[in-house]
Amino acid sequence: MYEDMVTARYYEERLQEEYMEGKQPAFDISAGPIPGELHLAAGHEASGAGVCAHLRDDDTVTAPHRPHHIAIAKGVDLKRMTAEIFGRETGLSKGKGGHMHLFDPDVNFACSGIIAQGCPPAVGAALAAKKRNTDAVAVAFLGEGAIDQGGFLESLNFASVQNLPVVFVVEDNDWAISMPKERVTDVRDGSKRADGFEMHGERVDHDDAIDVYEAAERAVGRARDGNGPTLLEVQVHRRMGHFMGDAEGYRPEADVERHKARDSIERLAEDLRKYGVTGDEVDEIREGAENRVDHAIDWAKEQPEPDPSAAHEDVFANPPAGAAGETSTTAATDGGEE
Ligand SMILES: Cc1ncc(C[n+]2csc(CCOP(=O)(O)OP(=O)(O)O)c2C)c(N)n1
Ligand SMILES: [Mg+2]
Repeated sequence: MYEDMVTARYYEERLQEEYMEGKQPAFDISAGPIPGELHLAAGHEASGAGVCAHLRDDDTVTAPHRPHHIAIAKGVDLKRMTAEIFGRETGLSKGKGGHMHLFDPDVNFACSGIIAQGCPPAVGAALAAKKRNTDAVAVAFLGEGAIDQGGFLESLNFASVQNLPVVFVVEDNDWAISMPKERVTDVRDGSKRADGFEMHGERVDHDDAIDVYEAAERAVGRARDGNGPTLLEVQVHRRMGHFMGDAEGYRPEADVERHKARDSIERLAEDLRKYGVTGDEVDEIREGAENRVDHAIDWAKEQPEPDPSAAHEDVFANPPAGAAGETSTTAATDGGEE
């Protein structure tokens, strides 16, 4: 978990430097080696690492617009993910998706910029696992700002009534862009929404990685053992603006300081020392993670840019031979390569 967490933190520090190149003095979002928005997850690492520590490659994870720490913990290919973020041809989606649209079928990972969007597909993956009689599970991560979305509540209902092996993980960082949590809900403990669906709910009130790990062990174990879904909320910390370039004029300085004061990575390093891991070993893990990140970024920057003529490729998919959708409009009328 420590390795995943330091990898994610350092990865985002490096992305920040790369991202700002060419974007100043007036913030130009399309300039520089990483065009478009960039949402960083510094302060969220304990949730990605603590939950994904219980997952296998055949378990499905869907993540929201702030996905890096989750993708790293799920084992998404770091080099191809970085190439995707830099818009390169060898990226996970051939450079067309960018940082909010990372898909790695090898480890069953997907994310989306549409908030709560990952919930229905995770429920679908859980239904598929159940129908196939496997013990695979699915986990949907989302922010606390997304828990009034219909797609989330419908997913809770369907998962509960079908007793599906799915875990919903709400990362509560107190903010949805510039909207503080208390202005949109009177329910401080989001996991209570599970009660309305007769589902198990649990909140971890702080982001100590080991506590998240233990709560996730219960939730993932429940799903894997056929005992149904869980709604798990984890208090995390938004150490950065909503996106890179966010001046955060709406956010009191004291709140920024409060969120920065708790660093789950430093706390886990202390715990490791208490458990007998030496300082040298901790440093070694961190240095190894930093080397891996530097290597992935160097590699990605050497990759070719996609040919503009490829822009319309992979927009549609032909259904596999024998599938019910064979007569779909695309296949029937186009006859093209899509
Ligand atoms: C369906 C939908 N509505 C609105 C948006 C715009 N939007 C992007 S992020 C965001 C807030 C997300 O807050 P939260 O879910 O708490 O996640 P956080 O950014 O705090 O990690 C909104 C409203 C969107 N992407 N999708
Ligand atoms: Mg939030």
